[in-house]
Order: sequence, then structure tokens, then C-alpha cells
Amino acid sequence: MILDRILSATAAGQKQLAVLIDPDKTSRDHISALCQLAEQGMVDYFLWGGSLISESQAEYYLSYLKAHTDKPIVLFPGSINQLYGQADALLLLSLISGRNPELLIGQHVIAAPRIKRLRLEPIPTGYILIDGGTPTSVAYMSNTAPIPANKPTIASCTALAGEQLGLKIIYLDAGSGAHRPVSPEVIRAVRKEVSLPLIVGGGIRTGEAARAILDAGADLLVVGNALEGDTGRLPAIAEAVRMASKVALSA
Ligand code: 1GP
Repeated sequence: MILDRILSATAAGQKQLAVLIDPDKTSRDHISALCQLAEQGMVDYFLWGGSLISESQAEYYLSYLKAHTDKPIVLFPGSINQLYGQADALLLLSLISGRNPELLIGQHVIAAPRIKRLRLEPIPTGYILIDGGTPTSVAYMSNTAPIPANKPTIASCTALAGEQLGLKIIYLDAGSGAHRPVSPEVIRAVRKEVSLPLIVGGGIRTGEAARAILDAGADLLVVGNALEGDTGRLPAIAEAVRMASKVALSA
């Protein structure tokens, strides 16, 4: 089970890296390049999804990815139209930073039988949007406002409520292509309050940014946008994950 894998890595202090593939912004070459890097040990998971998918190639590309990697593929769906049986698991997102009931329970009710039929492992995830300095597709499409970047207490109380509600993972997201990633201050505040695995994504483009986020307490990084044009930034980010793991494991 993918959740067990994330939990045991987290418990062992092992930092992890997920590469997000947006089906609208990929190609066979892009997927092949990522799979090669994954084979070299730079990627722990592939996330699959986008705020809005307009291309009809999504399933074809997902099958292509499945055929070329043995890394787990986890759906990160922008809507209930993005549920595919080729994946191993699904981040079942509750958008707990927002107040849109459809994204707290409405769409989940509609999706529930399909998730069961497809035998996707649902990973109950408290999904928290943090302002990343620019309007993002996810904030617009979800019709919710992100938590202001300078309000760590709102973020930590939101994450704590998610933990108390029984969610299994917290995902702090500045949104794809954010100008600034979630700040170490916000991550530290959330880390102090909850013991759940902490995923952080949005706007991570360099090894330095990755390292700062991991050192603040993130367990699993998500990188998408920075690798879309070219995958050349992945080795530095993967190295930051490896080094942060080393420090955490020896602590
Ligand atoms: C977005 O957290 C993910 O939801 C990844 O963000 O595409 O900016 O890396 P980027």
C-alpha cells in the first residue's frame, strides 16, 4: 500500500520526492526522460493530474508512463474526471483551507463508487493552499482563497483540524508555478502541530529551495512545473532530498 510506504519512510526520517506530471503539459519524450531519471533513483513517486485537463491524450500518456516505470503512480486529481485505473493510488483531497463544500465532501460522494470500482487506494489528504505570490489555477478552479503566506498559525490550526478529523497526510501547496514556495516558517509551524506526513509543493525550482523546505520539516516534496520544459533541474533537487535524508537519518 502506498500510504504505508509513505508512513514508514517518514517514520524512518527518509525524505522523498514526487514528480508531478500534468497530462496537458507532457509528451512521450518528457515522460521517457523522467522515467530514466527515476530509474537512477531520483524519483520516489509520480503524481498525475492537473487543475484542468483539456487534452484527450491523458489516458494514453498515463498508460505510457505505467509501461515505462516501476515507481508508484499516484493520482492528484483536479476533478473527479481524473480517476484512472492504471494508477496505484489516489490522493483523496479534502481542500481544508477552503470553504467550498463540494471539495470537502460533495465531489467525494460522487466519486466514491468509481474509486471503489477502480480499486484505487484512497489516501485521505488534508489539502491546504498557501498563497504563493501569484494567482494559481488551483485557487481559481476550486473557487477558494489560499491561506495568506504570513499566517502560519492559520495553516497550523488548519492542519491540526485535518489530523483530528482523521486525515492521513497533510499537503501544503503554493500551487503549480507559484512565485514563491511555501515558506519554512509555515512548514515549521505545521510540523510542530501535527505528526502526519507532510507533503509540500508549488514553485520548487532549485536544490536550495528543496533543502530549505525539507529542513523545515517537509517529508515529501512535489515538483512539477520546473521540470516541464526540461528535466535538467531534477538531479540538483534529488540531491537535496538525498542530503536532507542523510541529516534526518543521522539525527
Ligand atoms: C502543484 O504542488 C504541485 O500542485 C507542484 O507545483 O508545478 O510548481 O512544481 P509545481
